[in-house]
Amino acid sequence: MKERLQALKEEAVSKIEEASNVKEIQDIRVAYLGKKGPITEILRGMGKLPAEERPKMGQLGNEIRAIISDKLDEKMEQLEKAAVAEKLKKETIDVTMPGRPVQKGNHHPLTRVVEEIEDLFIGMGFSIAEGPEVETDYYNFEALNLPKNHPARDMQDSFYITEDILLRTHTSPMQARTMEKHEGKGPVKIIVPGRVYRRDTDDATHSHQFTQIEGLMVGENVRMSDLKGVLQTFAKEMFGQEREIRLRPSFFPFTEPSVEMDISCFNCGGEGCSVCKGTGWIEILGGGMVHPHVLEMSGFDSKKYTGFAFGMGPERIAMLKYGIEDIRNFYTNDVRFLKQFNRVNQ
Ligand code: 2NL
Repeated sequence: MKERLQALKEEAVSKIEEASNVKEIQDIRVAYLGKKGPITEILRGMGKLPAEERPKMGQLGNEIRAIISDKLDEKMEQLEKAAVAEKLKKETIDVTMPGRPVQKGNHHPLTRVVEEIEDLFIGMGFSIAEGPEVETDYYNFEALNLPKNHPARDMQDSFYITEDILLRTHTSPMQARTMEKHEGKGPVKIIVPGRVYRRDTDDATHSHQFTQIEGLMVGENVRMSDLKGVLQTFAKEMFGQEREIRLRPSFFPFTEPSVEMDISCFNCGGEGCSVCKGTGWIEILGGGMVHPHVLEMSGFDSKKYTGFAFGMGPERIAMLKYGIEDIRNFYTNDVRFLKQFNRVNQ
């Protein structure tokens, strides 16, 4: 019996040593130490031994169980450690490898130009006012001296929602709303950026939806020379200090007198080139002195108060500034176009 136990021990120990994974160890434990295993079996036959040998044999059996169990524990620990080491090795991160570059986004060129213009006028003491794109006929037309039969109110030119509600065709309604809020007391000094809508067929220079920035200053003794000074500052800051401006007479229903402003060509300096179509001048915006009727309709006494207003298209400014030839580039969001306006590249 003693020899059989010793032989079983040798057999178990050598199997444990050969084991190469956790599952094998578990199987060996069940096979040798389990209730149906050979050691239990042998010890069960102890009853047939002479009484004085039984304790000795029992002790030996227990010792052999303990040895096998310790060996199993030891091997199990080794295998587990090896498995962890293997896993760590597989998952090693080479921290010296170069990282993947992060793709940096940038502001849309139109957003940039609008923000640049906003900053410029904020610097001259203007506040920003924004308002609804869906407007009433009153604020979009009536309050701006565009009476019911005016051609600009043609169904062909505006997106009407009902007979009385439409998508604003300019940002002026927000200026009228702001004047009304001031309840006849100046000064008012705002610029209004925003989206506007016209029933145009889209092409390289027209879009049914585009951006406008309008400015308005109402106060006592506000003059055409104030408008000229503000616009000159704007033109020089935007297109270079060496730019000259000129004002030409024009017509808008909401201003009287009305003007259009040109800047000397930034491409040829006024010599004449393809950018200025040989004239040396580039048209930038329109403006004028707010029509007394417009002031009165918004609650201002036109004998006490005067004002100037102007309007420009940031798309046009951006197209000139960056040499963009098709207005549709602003709205189609082709990343190859947009990426060219990444500040990092400039
Ligand atoms: C242009 C010309 C202009 C205005 C906009 C305006 C607004 C009020 C009163 C008087 Cl509330 N005028 N706005 C005046 C003259 C010209 O825009 O060429 N825009 C792209």
